[in-house]
Amino acid sequence: MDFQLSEEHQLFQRTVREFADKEIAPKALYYDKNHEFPWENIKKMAALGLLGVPYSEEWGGAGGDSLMYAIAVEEISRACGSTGIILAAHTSLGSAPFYLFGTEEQKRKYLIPLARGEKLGAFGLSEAEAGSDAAGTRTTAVLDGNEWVINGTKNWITSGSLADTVIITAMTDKSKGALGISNFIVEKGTPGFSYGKNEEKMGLRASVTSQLFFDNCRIPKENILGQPNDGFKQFMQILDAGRISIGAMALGIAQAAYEAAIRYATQRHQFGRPISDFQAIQFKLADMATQLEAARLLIYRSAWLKDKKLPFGKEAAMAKLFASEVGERACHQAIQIHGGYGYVEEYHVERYYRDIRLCEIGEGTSEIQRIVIARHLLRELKHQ
Ligand code: COS
Repeated sequence: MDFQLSEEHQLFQRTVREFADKEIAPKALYYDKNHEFPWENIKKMAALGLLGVPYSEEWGGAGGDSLMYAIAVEEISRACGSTGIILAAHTSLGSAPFYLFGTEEQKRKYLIPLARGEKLGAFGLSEAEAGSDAAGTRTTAVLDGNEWVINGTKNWITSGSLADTVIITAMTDKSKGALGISNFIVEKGTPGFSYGKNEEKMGLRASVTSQLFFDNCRIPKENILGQPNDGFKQFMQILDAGRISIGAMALGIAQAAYEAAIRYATQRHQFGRPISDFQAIQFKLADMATQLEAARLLIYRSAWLKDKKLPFGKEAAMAKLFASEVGERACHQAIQIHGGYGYVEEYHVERYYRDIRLCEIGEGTSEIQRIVIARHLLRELKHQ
């Protein structure tokens, strides 16, 4: 057993952290306040290969692994949560489906520019009646000659109105329920594909979250991912892996909150002493550091399992569940340590608190993670 990152991973971590501190963090408040999509960050990350970390060089990626990708999301999110979710959604949701299930031709056409960061990707699963119930999709796709005709509405799609390609789920055989869903590639600008308003969110305000409308939207027959009706199992695998990155995002945001809190605690004086002298504050810092370290181990372990091609679905769900819940608590406590200053934007911790809240909801709520974990546990018991 070796709990140390390899030299290569340590170097990668240092490089991304320095980049994020210098290039991403200074404008995080500005982007959040102005609800402005951080295109500049995307361009800079693309130049470093950060938009395709886990994909091989053959497909435009940086040739890294899942652990490096988790580190990248953690470090970028430590600087700016909005940029962190854009990175995670682009990589795990917008690009991974091509990597895992795309044909050579689809990979060449779509994955290469996505992994190089020349194009932005998105994934559309959620609808009015589909979210936690991933099989509840009402969007339909019907084959008409050489084209699929898509009708329906998707909700809560990260980067939805900006993405060059969106992979969406649609029902192709209603009689089969979950096993009658397929995944389709829709390009920006396709007639019949339009967007609703961008949501005004509590946090992650520099990221764009939109509704997508498909009104007799016709796409070529070959724009299906894999075989018809394979969609549900495909996106269950996509979500399994995506959860590692949402855990990493929560960890990065919470780490920033913890670092702000410990710094502030040594600077702020009350009763003639820095407040870090008081046990009430020390206990909070100790809990934050302990819980974040445990979250980091869960996240890195699930990424390591994935890289070793071992089962990782249960561990990824545990990592996301734990990191998002203890991370939210750490952000809460960071505000408490800052007192009134924690409640105003210049001290950043109120932004961390707003941003991290999404991590308990997106890519499966905490309740869904518990269902996924419990199903694994009970299945394991049955096979003992
Ligand atoms: N990987 C591969 N296959 C999987 C899988 C996984 N992780 N999970 C389920 N499957 C397969 C099952 O094996 C089953 O196939 P068979 O009948 O051939 O065995 C099929 O998919 C249907 O599975 P199941 O019956 O478990 O489906 P449910 O509708 O009961 O799934 C949960 C329920 C809650 C697990 C599912 O709906 C889910 O994960 N929901 C959360 C989705 C989510 O995260 N939404 C947020 C989206 S933000 S992008």
